[in-house]
Formats: sequence, structure tokens, C-alpha cells
Amino acid sequence: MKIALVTGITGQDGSYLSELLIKKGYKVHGIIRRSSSFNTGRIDHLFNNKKLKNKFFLHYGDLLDGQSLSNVISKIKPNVIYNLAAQSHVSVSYELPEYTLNVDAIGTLKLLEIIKSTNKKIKFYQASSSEIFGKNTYKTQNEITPMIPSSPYGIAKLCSYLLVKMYRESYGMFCSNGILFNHESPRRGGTFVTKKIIQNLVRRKHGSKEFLSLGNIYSIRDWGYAPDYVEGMYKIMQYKKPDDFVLSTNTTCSIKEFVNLSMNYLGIKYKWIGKGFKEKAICPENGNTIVKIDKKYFRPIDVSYLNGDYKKALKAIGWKPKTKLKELIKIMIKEEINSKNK
Ligand code: NAP
Ligand code: F7E
Repeated sequence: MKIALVTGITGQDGSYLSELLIKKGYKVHGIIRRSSSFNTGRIDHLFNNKKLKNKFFLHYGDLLDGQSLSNVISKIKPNVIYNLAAQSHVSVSYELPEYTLNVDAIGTLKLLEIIKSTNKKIKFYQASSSEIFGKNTYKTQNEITPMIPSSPYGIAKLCSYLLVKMYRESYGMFCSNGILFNHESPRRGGTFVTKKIIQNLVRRKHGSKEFLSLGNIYSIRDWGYAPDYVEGMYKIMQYKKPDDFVLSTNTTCSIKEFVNLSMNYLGIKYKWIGKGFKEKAICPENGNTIVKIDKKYFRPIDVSYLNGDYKKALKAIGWKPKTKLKELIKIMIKEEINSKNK
């Protein structure tokens, strides 16, 4: 039985990837941080499942603590490590740049060094990000697009991306980068914009009058569905050689369009009025504010446009996204309504 170690197992992707790896016959070990409150909500269904007693294991560890990583790796002897752990919030990275670089860049270095010195046969997947493209002006971004990150998060992820390439080329290690564009799901953290929008609008549908405050509603993202993307991660690691791949949908949508699509799905009537910081969506019947702009959600620099070209992944590993944006919104809204009714 193959053994996988997943860092970031308590996160959105870690939880879906664990489910997939178990289905593929892996023993899955995860690293979790000690927390004063429960942080395993997304994986409790795996941890508490008696049938998975010998297939799913958790260990305390932290990407800032090399000793803990080294101990877990020597104890469980994984065939593959999926490094998904990160301070993953771009906006927060401006407030915590040093911490973000330590976790998202030096943390990767620690893992690569442990593999190099213990067993170079351990395969390594790095959760890279479309944020590494930053301020590029290309219509679509692929594996050879210039990388000009503009946030501490993007810079840390570019550092990790380059480390992975360097360890691959210098030491012959099987390390690959998945350059993933935004991917969402009902398990997305509530401070990311898609989940924030859907949570607020579903509450409104249930009678709440609380308006939704957003920052830059004109930035454009390429949003996919997280379970499709963890399949891509797995395929990257089955490829005959280590390499780097963009996973994306090659479709775009602004934040404002995402809000409109969500309101349409929920049957919320709206009208946009005003400009700039005064722009808002109101209820045409009573004039109540549904969405307004709040300066506090703007970033020092925002990546304004992302649109990924996944042709390389399609050709080499046969991956393509299965879920279209409208379907993603439907899945997220339905699950949000279900969780409210529980
Ligand atoms: P997420 O939900 O924010 O999960 C991040 C995970 O990292 C959590 O399990 C978190 O643990 C863990 N973590 C944070 N700091 C850590 C540390 N110092 N030591 C150990 N674990 C730590 O992120 P996600 O959306 O699943 O994304 C997974 C990975 O893909 C991340 O590296 C992210 O940067 C990258 N990525 C995500 C997207 C996307 O659209 N989702 C796109 C491109 C790349 P706690 O639960 O204890 O906080
Ligand atoms: O922002 C704008 C914001 O925080 C998306 C992470 O998974 O994907 C994610 O990073 C856009 C940005 O995701 C609000 O300015 C407007 O333009 O949901 P987000 P992100 O920054 O794209 C990449 C690929 C990753 O790698 C990251 O780990 O939405 N926006 N108003 C807002 N964003 C937030 N969070 N909150 C707002 O109120």
C-alpha cells in the first residue's frame, strides 16, 4: 500500500485530496497544527470513520518547525508528499509578509531538504499558484508566461516554485509544481470572496438584512471546482516525469459578475447604481442596500486579471476541468442552504 503525506490536510484541498487518495488505495497521513479550537471540521468524516482506522492518520507538525516535519517523514516513510500547507490568503500576506514567506517559501525548502537528505525517491508535489503571474499582461497564462508576482504571497509561492525546479534539476528529485488557478467549493474558507458572497446572499434569502461589503469587484478570476483540481494534482504525480502544470478553466468572470450570477440563481432582484466607492447593488423594490464597496477590502496591489491556459495538462496528463462556473455556483449555494437547514 502506498503512503502519502499531506501537509495542509485540514484545508479545502487537503480534505478533497485525502478522499481521492484513500479511494486510490493510499494510506494517508496528514500534518495538523495544534490549535486552541477545533480545526479538523473538513476531515472529521475521515478521521472518525472506523473503516478508515488503518488508512487515515494525523500527526502534529508545522511548516515552521523542521524537526516536526523530519520526525513525521522518518516515522511514516511516505512515497509521496503533497505540500498544500500555506498561509494562503493574499490580502493577509500584506499584513504578515515575514510569516507568509517563512511558511510558504522556507517551509517548502525545509521539506525539500529533508527529502534530499533522507530519501530522494520520495515524490514531492508543490501547491503553486496563479498568483505567481501577478502583473503580467498576457491574455492567458501558461507554464512559460513571465512570472511577476505582486504580493508577499505570490512572491513566496514563486520562491517555492523555483526551489522545486532547482531541486529537480540539481538533484534529480521527482518534484512537480501544480500552478493552480482559483478553485472553490462548499469547503472554501469564509474569507475568500466566493464563499463570502454566497454565505451572505444565502443569509439574505433566509431573511437577513445584512449587506455584503466587498473590495475590488472589477478584478477578474478564472474559477474552477476544487474536487476537479485535486484529481489534477494526483495526475501530475502519476506522470512519467516530474514537471510543472497549469490547472485552470480558461474562462473568466469578474467579482461583480459572480455576485450577479449568485443573485440570479437565488432569485434576488437587484439594481447596480453609483460609481467607484459609491457603487452599490440595491433592491429595486425598497431601495435597501444588498452590496456595497468598502475600502478596507482593497489590497495594496490587486492582480486584476487571471485566465489560465491548461493545454499542457490536457495533452500530457489528460486533465481538464469538468465543472463549469454556473455549476460551481449552484453546488456552493445548494450546500450553503443545506448547512443552514441542518
Ligand atoms: P486553505 O484552505 O487555506 O488551507 C491551508 C492549509 O495549510 C490548512 O490546512 C492550514 O492549517 C495549513 N497551514 C497553514 N499554515 C501552516 C503551517 N505553518 N504549518 C502547517 N500547516 C499550515 O488552502 P487551500 O485553498 O486548501 O489551498 C491549498 C494550497 O494550494 C495552499 O498552499 C494554497 O496556497 C494553494 N493554492 C490554492 C488555490 C485555491 O484557489 N484554493 C489556488 C492556488 C494555490 P489550519 O487549518 O491549521 O489553518
Ligand atoms: O480574492 C477580490 C480580491 O481572496 C479574489 C487563494 O486561494 O486564489 C486565491 O487568492 C478576488 C481578488 O482569492 C473581496 O481583491 C473583492 O481580486 O477570493 P480571493 P485570491 O486573492 O485570488 C489564488 C490562486 C491563491 O493561490 C490563493 O491561495 O476578489 N475581492 N472583494 C475580495 N477578496 C476577498 N477575499 N474579500 C473581499 O471582500
